[in-house]
Amino acid sequence: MSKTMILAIGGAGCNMAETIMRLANAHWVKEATYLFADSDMAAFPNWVRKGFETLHLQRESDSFPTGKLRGVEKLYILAGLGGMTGSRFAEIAAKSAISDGVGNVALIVTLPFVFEGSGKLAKATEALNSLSDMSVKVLNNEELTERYPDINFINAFEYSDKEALKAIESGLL
Ligand SMILES: Nc1nc2c(ncn2[C@@H]2O[C@H](COP(=O)(O)OP(=O)(O)OP(=O)(O)O)[C@@H](O)[C@H]2O)c(=O)[nH]1
Ligand SMILES: [Mg+2]
Repeated sequence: MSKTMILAIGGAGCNMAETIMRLANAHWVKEATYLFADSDMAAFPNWVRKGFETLHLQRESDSFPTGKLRGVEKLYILAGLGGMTGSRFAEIAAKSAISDGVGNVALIVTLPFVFEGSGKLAKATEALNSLSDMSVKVLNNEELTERYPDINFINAFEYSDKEALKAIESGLL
């Protein structure tokens, strides 16, 4: 088992991780250990069918299973900020990793598109503030609309997923 782990949290995190696994160029990314954590169990059959390990997070809980990340040397936590699960558990998982002795922890998080509405952005900003003392790569989805003129409601998150792949392969840790 690889000591590099990609920990996906919430719907966005899991979709980003699936894209990363599928499109990765680097061996160490393809061969990393992937863990898909979500409070939405309806998403799990799809991930299990694709061979990913899953972890059920309790929506109202503040905890991440103790020891789950022990032995990991490099941890990348992926989440889209703006919903409930990723916004809440990105921080909880990062703290759990530190107390499990993981030496290298990087978070890759996204900020919502403007088309998603101001409520999502407010939620995301609050969540991002809670990560202020950690190593965080922030991907601002709205900036993609300036860079990619053909972006639309249907392909927008695919562009966002690919940004997460670029961020990981750029060697954050
Ligand atoms: N890159 C990417 N971002 C996404 C995707 N789906 C949603 N997002 C972004 O991530 C933010 C959070 O959405 P989700 O990940 O669905 O929310 P969640 O963390 O699962 O939280 P709840 O479902 O509310 O418990 C959204 O506001 C979007 O900006 C996706 O498939 N890929
Ligand atoms: Mg969700």
